[in-house]
Amino acid sequence: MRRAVCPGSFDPITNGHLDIIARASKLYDSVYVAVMINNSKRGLFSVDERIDLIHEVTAAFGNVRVEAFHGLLVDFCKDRDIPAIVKGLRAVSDFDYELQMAQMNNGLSGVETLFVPTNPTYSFLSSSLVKEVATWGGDVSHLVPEPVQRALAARLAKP
Ligand code: COD
Repeated sequence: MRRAVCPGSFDPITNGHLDIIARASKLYDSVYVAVMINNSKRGLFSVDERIDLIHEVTAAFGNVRVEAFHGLLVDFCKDRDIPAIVKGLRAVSDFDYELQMAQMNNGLSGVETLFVPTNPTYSFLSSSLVKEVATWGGDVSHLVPEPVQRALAARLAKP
């Protein structure tokens, strides 16, 4: 069985993430979405909330499972016998750091990283920008799936 992982913070998942996961799910038999637990950075959504949202928006793909992880991504891959990491590349600015991580991960364990060029519609899109726009009342309906839009509205609603 061909397995791959799409790792990230996903705070929250955007249409850019979802596009990469959808494309990976067509290329591999089983795709893990690995949500990083970062104890030093408080997110807008808890890891469990992010996982629930990802479950909801990837359910139709049929071959995607979602898990939290802590520590090195290569250990997550080793424990599950995953030989490939799939990452989206938005712009040249992503490339330097992504290349370093890909080479480090390959050197640590032999896992390969495959880069998928972002859909141009989403090349400017990041979770941080979505949160910033939503915080100030901007329209993010074209940037995130509907359940995420609802979750953002509920989380950012003024008391
Ligand atoms: N279009 C296409 N792809 C996108 C878009 C978009 N608009 N936005 C994001 N992506 C893709 C990118 O591939 C990105 O890498 C991935 O989604 C995740 O994005 P984020 O922002 O949710 O997550 P990051 O960048 O915070 O995640 C970083 C990781 C968790 C992948 C990384 O820090 C990691 O692997 N950490 C584990 C610790 C480890 O192993 N460290 C050693 C690394 S060498």
